[in-house]
Order: sequence, then structure tokens, then C-alpha cells
Amino acid sequence: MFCEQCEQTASGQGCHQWGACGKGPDVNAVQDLLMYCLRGIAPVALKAKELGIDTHAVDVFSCESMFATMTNVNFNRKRFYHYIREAIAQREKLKTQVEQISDRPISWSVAATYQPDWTDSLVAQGEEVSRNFIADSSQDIDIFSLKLTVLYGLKGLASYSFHAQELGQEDDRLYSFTHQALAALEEPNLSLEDWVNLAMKVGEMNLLAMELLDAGHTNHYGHPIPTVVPLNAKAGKAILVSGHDIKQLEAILQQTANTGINVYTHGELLPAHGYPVLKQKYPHLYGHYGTAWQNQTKDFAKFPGAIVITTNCLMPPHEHYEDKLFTLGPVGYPDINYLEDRANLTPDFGAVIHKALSLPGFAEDEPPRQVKTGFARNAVLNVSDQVIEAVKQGKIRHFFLVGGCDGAKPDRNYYTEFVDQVPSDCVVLTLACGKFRFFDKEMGEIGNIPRLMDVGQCNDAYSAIQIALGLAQAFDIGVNELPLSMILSWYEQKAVAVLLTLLYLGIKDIRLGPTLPAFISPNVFAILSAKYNLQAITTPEADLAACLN
Ligand code: SF4
Ligand code: SF3
Repeated sequence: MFCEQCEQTASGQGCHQWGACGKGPDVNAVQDLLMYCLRGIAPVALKAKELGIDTHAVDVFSCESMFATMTNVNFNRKRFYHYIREAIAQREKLKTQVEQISDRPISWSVAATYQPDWTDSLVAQGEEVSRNFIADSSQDIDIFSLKLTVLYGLKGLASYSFHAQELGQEDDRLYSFTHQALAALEEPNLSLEDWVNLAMKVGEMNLLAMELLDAGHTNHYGHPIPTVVPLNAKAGKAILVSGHDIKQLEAILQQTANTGINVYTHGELLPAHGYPVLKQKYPHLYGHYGTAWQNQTKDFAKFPGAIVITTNCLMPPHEHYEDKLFTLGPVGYPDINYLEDRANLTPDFGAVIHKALSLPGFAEDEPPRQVKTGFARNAVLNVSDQVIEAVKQGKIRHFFLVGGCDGAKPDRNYYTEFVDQVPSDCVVLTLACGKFRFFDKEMGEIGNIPRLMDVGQCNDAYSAIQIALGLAQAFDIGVNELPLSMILSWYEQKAVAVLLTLLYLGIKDIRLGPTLPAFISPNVFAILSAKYNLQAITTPEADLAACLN
């Protein structure tokens, strides 16, 4: 196998025997085969769009199934068999429609005519497709690097497009671009410059996807407001909801209303508490449980109720909690309960409720502990006058956006230490699951302005961008001239997409860690450093000093 799409890739050089995430070579092979099938759908979908044929089913399918190939999403080989069958069926159906309308014969690419041998091993066919992709792409290490950057960024983009679509927010530019970029991965003759441009286009389109997702969230649930969230458990039956999917969280809240069950968020669902509509409508959306995704095997084992995983990051579960674990949507694991969609794209959570009621729940109230979330763009920009005044009076010297993914490696302590050392006249904005390294730290306030503000999930990078642009406009300077430094941590492909968005916007001096992506070659990194001054993190002391200089 070969996979180097995430930060924990083996020895920083690619997983070859077995995934450090727990993904086996068989699953990796069928994921690669699915990606090849999606590269085969792409030209057919583009031709269909050109002819005015409805491609919606294929568009949504491409995004959802690509999402399933992201790190820590789906480990179930059989699920990928199903996706591959579906991909070929959808492609052939669309092709028939195209050929009926087209006034001349079409010569399709090899990928667009590919047919797996259903009587033989799909794993072996996936391995072959993967070997061919590497052989065709890797003669030029820098082009291979950019191809992988585009491929991994596309997966992140697909995941946000999928979430936005669930909330009724779609834009054909996203789907068309996704197919164009997938088709480009089969193009042998693109130059280095073409690939750099395509990577930036992934960033541009990801900005649109995050904007649509932001609209989906705020239209349904209101603009987040600063909200206190209990971290202590409360006596009673309990369901824990993990991942990023707020629509599925709402469906669980609807179906658990009046059951006496308290619903807790986990991981990237913490910011859900900031949405006023959810808080008002569902008083049993009680608190947050546990910390970052990589601690889930301990946290889930202790949780005395049912657990639903809506998206990444799922770790291979331990046997002492797997019977209370449920997955849905693109997420899956062999022999773990999977909740099928109903017509409105949310499952029947009856089995989850039944499980939660059969488990002990929390016996007693724990001593109070809390955090605050909900500092999204509206909340922050509403007090921009006070922020600007505080900056002008020298009360706030600098802003740090310390955000991104968390992970298990010890060198991620950099982010905890960095925040510990931020001087008392500076403000930290944070987002995504990397915040769990310091999210409950008491940092106090400067005037009325909290020194630690949680902007939201990783996709709320959109909100953070709007905050930065809003402040730049208020100060009447460029965003790169703001007293703002971005200290980012990455782990999976959503973070790749977000990073490409920030580069597309021309944001400079980003510090990235804990290690640089294995798929970025030294030359490609040199190109990005020269243009954007993108740099690797060093030590908290040295980076802080450089940012404040
Ligand atoms: Fe390795 Fe990451 Fe790929 Fe898993 S997703 S196989 S850890 S590179
Ligand atoms: Fe975290 Fe998996 Fe990336 Fe949404 S939940 S940021 S790692």
C-alpha cells in the first residue's frame, strides 16, 4: 500500500505496510480503486453538464464517497465495494444519457470506460490502479507532490461540500470544479505551474464551500453567540455525539426530546453549543464530554451511554465499547452499528436511544467545570469597535490564531506551550480540534474582550477569515499588515483544503506544524515559502519572538 495523506503517516514518509491510523492495505486498495472510479466519472459528469443533463446524484455521490476515503472516516472494506459498484452504475447511467443526446460519438478516457472484474479481488485491482497512478505520476517528484496536494485538498473540499449540501447549500461551481480536478489527475501533460494553479483553485473553491456551509449553519441555527458549556457530567442517561455534523446532531436532539436523555457533544461538535436555535429548542443539549479525537479510546470506554460518530475522526474501536458505538453517513467500521439514511438524509436513531436507555448513564452530577465557545464572526465583529480601541490604546498588542487539527504525537505540545507563553497583552483565537490542548485554560480578559476565543470547527476557518478581513477593513490596512499571526496544526485533508484557502487568499507568514506534509516536496515547499513565506514551526519561544517583532 501507499498512503501519505495525513500527518501521522509512518516515519513521515508514507504508510506502506499498514496505516498508522489503523487502515489496513486492503481498505487502502479499495479506497484507491474508488478514487480511480471517481476520476472516471468526472469526464462523463462534465460532458453531461455541458449538455444540460442533471448530474446532481453523481455530484453528491462523488463528494460523499470521497469523504469516506479521508483519514479516520471509514475502515469498512465492504462499504467501499458498495461505493465502487455505485460509482460504475452511476457513470454508465449518465454516459447513456450523454450518448443519447450528443450529436457525435464521444471517445471516453481509459478511466471513464474502466470496468472492474467483479469475479476477481477488488483489493488486487485497487493495488494495481494505485501502482499505475504512482508509476504515471512519480517521474517528476514535484509534479507528483502537487498532484497529491490537489488530491488531498479535494477530499477536504468534498467533505465540506457534502456538509453544505446536507444543509441545503449547493453551488454547481463546486461540483464542476471537483470533476475538473478529478479529471485533471488523469492528465499526463500538465506543467508544474498548472498544478500550482490547480492547487490554488482547490483553495478558492474550498472558500466557497466553507462559505456555503457557514450559510447552512447560520440560516438553520442562527449566528453563534458566546456560550458557556458544562464540561462536567450531569446525572442521567446519556448520548455522546462526535464528528462535525450539526445537522445529524440536531436530528438526534429531535428524536431524543422528552426521553430524559442528556445529549453531550464530543470533539469538533463543541461549537454546536454556540448556535442559539439549538440551545433554545433543545434544552437536553447539555454539555461537552472528553477532549480531542486521539483520546477517544479512553473517553469512549468511560462514557456510560451510547455514542454516535457523524464524521472524522474515528479510531479503531476497542472491544469494551464497540457495542455502544454507532456510525452514519460516510463513516464506518467493520461490524460496528451503521445507521442507514432515511429520506431526509438523517437516520432513525431508535437503536441509539434504546442503547442509551439500557446503559447506566451518569450516576451523579460532577463538580462544575466549563468552557466558552461561540466566538464566530458575528460575535467578534459586533465588538470590533472595542477591539480596535483596545489595539489603538496599546492594550492589545497582537492576535494569534492558533488552530487546526490535533493528533497523538508528542511534538504537538508545541501548541500548548505556545499558548502558555502568549504575553498577557495578546489575544488567542482558536478553531478546530487542536484547541483541546488548551481550550479550558483560564486566560482572563482584556477589558471586556476574552483572551481566548473559540471561533468554531475547522470549517469555521471561514469565520476566522471574515474576522481577519473585517479587522483589516476597520483598520484600513491589508490583512497581512494586521497584528495577527497564524500558527496552524494539521492532521488530515480538511486541513489541507483550509491551508490552500489561506494561501489562495494571499495570507502570508503562516507557521505550520507539527511537521510539514510528507507529500510536499522540498521544491514545492520552496515555491510556497518564496511566495507566501509559509514556514515550519520551530520552538514556541523563537516563533513567538518572531511574530511579536
Ligand atoms: Fe497512513 Fe495517514 Fe494514510 Fe492512515 S491516512 S494510511 S495514517 S497516511
Ligand atoms: Fe480534528 Fe479529526 Fe482535523 Fe475538524 S476532528 S479538525 S483532526
